[in-house]
Amino acid sequence: MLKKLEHLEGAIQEKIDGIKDLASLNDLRVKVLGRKGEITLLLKEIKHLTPEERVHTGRLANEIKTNLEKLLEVKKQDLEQEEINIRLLEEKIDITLPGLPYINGRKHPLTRITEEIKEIFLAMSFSIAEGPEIEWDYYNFEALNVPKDHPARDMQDTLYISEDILLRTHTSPVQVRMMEKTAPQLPLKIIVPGRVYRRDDDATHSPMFHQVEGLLIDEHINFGHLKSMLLHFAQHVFGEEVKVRYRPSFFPFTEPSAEMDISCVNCKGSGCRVCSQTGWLEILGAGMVHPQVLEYGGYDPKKVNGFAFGMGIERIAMLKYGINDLRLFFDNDHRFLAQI
Ligand code: 2NL
Repeated sequence: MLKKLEHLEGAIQEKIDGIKDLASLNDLRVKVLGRKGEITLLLKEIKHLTPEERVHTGRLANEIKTNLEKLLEVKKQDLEQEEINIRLLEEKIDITLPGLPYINGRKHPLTRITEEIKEIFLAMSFSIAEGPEIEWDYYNFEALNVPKDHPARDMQDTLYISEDILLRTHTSPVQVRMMEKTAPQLPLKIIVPGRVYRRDDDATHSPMFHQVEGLLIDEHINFGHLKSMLLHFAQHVFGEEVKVRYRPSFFPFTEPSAEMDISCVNCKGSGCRVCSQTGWLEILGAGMVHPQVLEYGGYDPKKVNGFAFGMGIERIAMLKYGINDLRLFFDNDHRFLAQI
């Protein structure tokens, strides 16, 4: 029995030494120390020995068992360390390899134009105002002197959320909100950029587009103030040599109203396809704020007056950068965005 035990210990030690991976080590551990393992079976045989032999053999068997447990544990740690070393070698990253080419982002052309327009008016001491895109019918239409039966309110144009809540069709409602907040303080000089929504959706119209509107309220404001500021704006965006002209027009919220054209950016005014041979391009609408709108805003139309204007950013960007398709703004195609 003692011989058997010593022999077994030697044999197992050799096997442990020869093992190369954790799975085999675990198999061996079960074979040796498990419930039906070699040592366990030998220990069961001890009861057949004489009492004197039993003490001696039992002590030795337990020593061997403890010893083997230690050996197995040490081997396990060695193998685990080895595995980690191999993984560290395999997963080593070569930081000297060239990286993937990084495509630089750029400002969207609409963002660039909007920022440029804001800068121009900030320099003339206007402030920037922003407001909700989901708006009350009151601020979008009512307070802007657009009556209930006006064609601009037609379901065909406006995206209604409920009977009196809608997606704003212009940024004017923000200006009404600002008048309410500010009145009767003077002057009020604000620029309102932002997204607006209309129901049309074809190659030349997007259901969401961008606008910048401006509003100036003070005492003794006249159309000359409007013309000088908008000329300065046009020359800044399209170049010193650009010419402007005004044509009478109509908006419910201004009286009188006008549309401003600039000399064609393509042919400089001689007539081409871009300007339909007229030499002129329409770029914005403007006028003197309607007394009714001033009153809705909380100002006294007998004491103050002002001018307002509005323009579509997509149109300005298309003319400035020579973009011929509105949809390019919204495709998010890097080949387009990287050019400007
Ligand atoms: C256009 C014309 C315009 C306004 C917008 C405005 C706002 C208030 C009072 C009076 Cl609060 N007017 N805005 C005035 C004239 C024209 O926009 O063609 N926009 C794309």
